[in-house]
Amino acid sequence: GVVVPLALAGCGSSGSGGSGGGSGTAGKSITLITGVKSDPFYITMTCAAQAEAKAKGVSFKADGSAQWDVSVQKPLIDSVGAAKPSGLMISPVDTAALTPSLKQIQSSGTKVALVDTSVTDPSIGITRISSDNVKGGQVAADALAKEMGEKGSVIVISVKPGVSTTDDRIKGFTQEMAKYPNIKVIPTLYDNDLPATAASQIQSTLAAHPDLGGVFAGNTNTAQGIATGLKQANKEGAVKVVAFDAEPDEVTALKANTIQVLVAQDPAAIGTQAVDQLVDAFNGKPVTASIGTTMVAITAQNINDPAVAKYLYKG
Ligand code: T6T
Repeated sequence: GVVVPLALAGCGSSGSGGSGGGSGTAGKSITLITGVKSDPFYITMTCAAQAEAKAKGVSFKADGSAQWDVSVQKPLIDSVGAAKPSGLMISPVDTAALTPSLKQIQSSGTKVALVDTSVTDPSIGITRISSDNVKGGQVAADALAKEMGEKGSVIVISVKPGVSTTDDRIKGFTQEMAKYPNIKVIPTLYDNDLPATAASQIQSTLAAHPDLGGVFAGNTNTAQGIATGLKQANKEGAVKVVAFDAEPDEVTALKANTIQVLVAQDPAAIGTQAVDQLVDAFNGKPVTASIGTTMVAITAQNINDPAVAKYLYKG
């Protein structure tokens, strides 16, 4: 794994370490490993974490998988195990497969903060910071039901089974949709975080279910693929789409009415708070085991509200 200088992640300024650190931060270092390096959600998180680390006088590095895949992320995590930074911020791409590597890192003295995604084993991490993804799935279901006039068939397209965030979103969505007797939920499809796969899945779903009225896109790449697939099928606006996240292409699709609702997260807050928690841990201060960050439902009506602006991801 090549460690990407942060200027390349589009944060504006690079550099590690700052002048504002607390007494215990001298010589401390944090490494962040995200799910997918090029994903605007993680770029936004990375830039915020970098700025916060600089403000706290901690050196900071970031890297991320080239794709959503355990075999791609594991070597990156294991290289952190060898480097032994003071802190690791990690978005594991699987709830179980990376636990042994993380256990080892933790037992060598590195403080671990789980950011966005998490693992099932409760012994991993001094803190876990994410959106309430079950709640986000419920919000998505209610918004989609409303868009569909509370009738028709819906499908969820998502990343992979075994991802904490998207599994929770599907759980919340499915539970909430059970409240709408005239909506039928078609079994979930998984696109491995590949937009082209999502595009062909939405087209084959349309062919098999001509009454398809709505789609819940579990994350950014899925939403992009669905938008493309619906355009190709001439179903934009006819099939309603509620998608997680708010990266630039999704915002464009919202403005074009290809997507009707975005459930936006606050990845910058996740990044900032993880750095703060790790620095508190370095200084022997108490930490918070579980922190929930906020979300907002964005529509064409509120997209230009100043309060919504902070939820739009960096490209
Ligand atoms: O939805 C986010 C993130 O919360 C999820 O864990 C993975 O996908 C994203 O990064 C968006 O692509």
